[in-house]
Amino acid sequence: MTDIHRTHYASQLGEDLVGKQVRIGGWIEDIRDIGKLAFITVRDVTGACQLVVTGDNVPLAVQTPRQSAIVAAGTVQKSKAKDFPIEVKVTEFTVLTRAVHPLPIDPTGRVESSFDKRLDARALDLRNPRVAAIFRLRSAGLQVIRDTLAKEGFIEVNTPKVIGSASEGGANLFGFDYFKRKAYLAQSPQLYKEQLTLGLDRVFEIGPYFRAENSHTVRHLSEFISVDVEAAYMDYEDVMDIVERLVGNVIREFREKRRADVETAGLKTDLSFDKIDRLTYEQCLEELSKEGEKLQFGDDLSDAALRRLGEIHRGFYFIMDWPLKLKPFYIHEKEDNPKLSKSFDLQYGYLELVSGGRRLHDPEKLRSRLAEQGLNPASFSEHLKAFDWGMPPHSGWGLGFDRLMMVLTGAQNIRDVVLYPRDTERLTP
Ligand code: AMO
Repeated sequence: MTDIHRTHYASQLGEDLVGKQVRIGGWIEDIRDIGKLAFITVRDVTGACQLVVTGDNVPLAVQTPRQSAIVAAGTVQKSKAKDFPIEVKVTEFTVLTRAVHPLPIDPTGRVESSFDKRLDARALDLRNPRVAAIFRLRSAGLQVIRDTLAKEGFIEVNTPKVIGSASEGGANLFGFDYFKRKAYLAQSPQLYKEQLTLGLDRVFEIGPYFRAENSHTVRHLSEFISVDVEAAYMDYEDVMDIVERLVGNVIREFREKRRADVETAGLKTDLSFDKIDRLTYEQCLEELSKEGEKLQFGDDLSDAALRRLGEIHRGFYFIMDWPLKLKPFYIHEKEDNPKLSKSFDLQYGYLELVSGGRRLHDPEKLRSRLAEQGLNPASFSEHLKAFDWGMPPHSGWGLGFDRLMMVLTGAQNIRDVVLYPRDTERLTP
């Protein structure tokens, strides 16, 4: 029986192991056949190493297709190769699974493949160290977010993704049959996370949400990952502070502790900020007006307007105090000016990363706001009943995690930072 275990990863082979026996497991990246012996480059998730194969193992090794999975055992020795100070002189070479050629893409990246072909062969694409590094950074980002929110007293929750009625308004819902009834995929955990502040005070959820948006852009997916936060006894500026700390912590983690992945992924790491500027919607209108972009109070900021603003404010900035009528029914008005709302978006240039605000906690106000926005309070009865049980004032936000990763990795397309993107065209793999 073949021993499938490894004793070391490629990156762990160092001078301290010279003379020692090791077992390496990985995939064949390169083969140099020089007759009586062969040099095989084996890569694993940590890096590459060189195997020196001699004797009876040579014919097998040189005929093994690249990308096949192997294990090899042998003795560590110093190497004369310019890329590898250390190599393994092989005594056992076992092919575990042969790769069937032609492969759909070359994961070494030497032969360039179209992005679509890479997505079609995503599992193989991840053997490219640059691509794998992006997804390790993604995982590190999620870890920092979880740690930060836990330290701030939030508990992680999981709310249903199959729901009976819209949470954000009806237009972009995916509906399907559910045991002879109509059900929908959740657009956001908005209503649940608000209800949960009643008993759990501070909650967060990291999960997939679904929008049937017929958008063909580099920043929209029909399934995306959102980090959602909701906190009792906090106003909107308090939860803006949390966004700021959170983004700062992720950036610090990348800069200080994830240098190797940042370098492998080829990222620029100049994303620093001390404090994120907080502009009001009305300040944005003034700035845009100076640029010749005339907007009336109450107009939404179009893509073109946001691109203009993004040229003035490169990097992160908040836009707060939006007109109430532009915001969903659950957003609280500003007490001193009820035409405005206690709401904010976090932008990176033109790109919206977060939106959030203070919520209405008074059930009567919530009912009348629903009606004002043309929504039927009766279809929100399941939600509204919780507001009659002593709902605390609360605020929160939703952060598009894929978009944040786009910004932090400098990716031009959200699909670069999502393993298996879902959009209007793509439903596989
Ligand atoms: P909103 O609809 O603005 O707010 O969504 C929050 C954030 O999610 C990201 N996002 C998307 N990312 C990729 N593809 C999409 N199709 C997509 N749609 C949204 C964006 C966006 O800023 N309930 C509120 C949040 C709250 O108030 O707590 C909400 O869902 O980065």
